Amino acid sequence: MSDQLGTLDDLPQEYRDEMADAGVAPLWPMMRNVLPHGAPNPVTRPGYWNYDALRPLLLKAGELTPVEKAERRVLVLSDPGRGSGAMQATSSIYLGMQLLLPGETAPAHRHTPSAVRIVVEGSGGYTVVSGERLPMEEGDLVLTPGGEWHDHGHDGSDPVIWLDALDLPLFVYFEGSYAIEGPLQAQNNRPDASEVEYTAAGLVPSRQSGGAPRRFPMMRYPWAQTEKALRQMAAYGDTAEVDFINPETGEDVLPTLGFTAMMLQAGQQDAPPLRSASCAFHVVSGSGQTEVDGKVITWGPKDTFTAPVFSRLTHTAHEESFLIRIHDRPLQTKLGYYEERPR
Ligand code: GTQ
Repeated sequence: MSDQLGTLDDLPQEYRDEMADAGVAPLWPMMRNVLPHGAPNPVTRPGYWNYDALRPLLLKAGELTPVEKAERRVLVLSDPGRGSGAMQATSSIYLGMQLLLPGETAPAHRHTPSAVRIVVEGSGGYTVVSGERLPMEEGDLVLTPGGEWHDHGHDGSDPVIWLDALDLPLFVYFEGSYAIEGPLQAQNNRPDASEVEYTAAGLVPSRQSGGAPRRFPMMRYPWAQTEKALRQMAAYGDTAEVDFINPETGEDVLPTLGFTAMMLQAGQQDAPPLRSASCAFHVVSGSGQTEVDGKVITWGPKDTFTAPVFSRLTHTAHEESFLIRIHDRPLQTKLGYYEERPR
């Protein structure tokens, strides 16, 4: 292993010009940029978005831009490491805060990236995915997997706001991101699968009755169930963390992104191992602070913050708190490099 690699300046200008003309470049001056020693050198910087600051901006967008002019009325959370206008919150995670006003609909489309919505505020919103109507109540996790038709609507009387998490940056990087528009979908006249086929953990429709389960059999994870599971684990002294999984396969809900809900009791500290996954945290309720590589982020209800790969995290809850962690562990595991390092 060499610490002192040659630089561009070591090379005669004439040779450098000849290389540029031939469409090639020497690796060695750039080698450490693309293969740093020991650990990645992330561009992503910890980000923090205060909901009380975002909310009025989003409501203002509701006044300024009709949904017909926006298709999706979203304010994108830009990674501070990439700067203003960045269409990503971390290397792999796109986050946006979306507003739908009473009576509005966001037209149907399907696209290559997958999305998950975490409902932040409001009641009466819904997403239709491939004909299944998924109610959106606070804290609910709602999937719109890649390739599935989806549109949004709102029957309630106050604004509905949710956080969109997409694997969009990967698809942009692959030059594989595109959408197809379509008419609003007809809605199946039945409750979503969390209220019919998957009402209890450990029970799935009988495999003897034939027919393979759908690839994404359950697309809404009601918050009430998540909170109940976390409280029960906390009450019996377990680490109160649960992963959202596909009930038929036990795998993460999406191929790329994973979602983990956690509960912290007042005063509780949590110091997880360093993880190769980048991540974002959404505060469902509660308040506290998180040190991300020495930077202190103080958070309250409905706030969102991010942490780069391999960051050293220490959470401290000021009161009982519930957070959802959005991460790319499923993709990294599939690629064979997901890693955790002791602190
Ligand atoms: O609701 O379908 O934040 O297509 C970005 C792209 C939301 C959506 C976003 C989208 C959507």
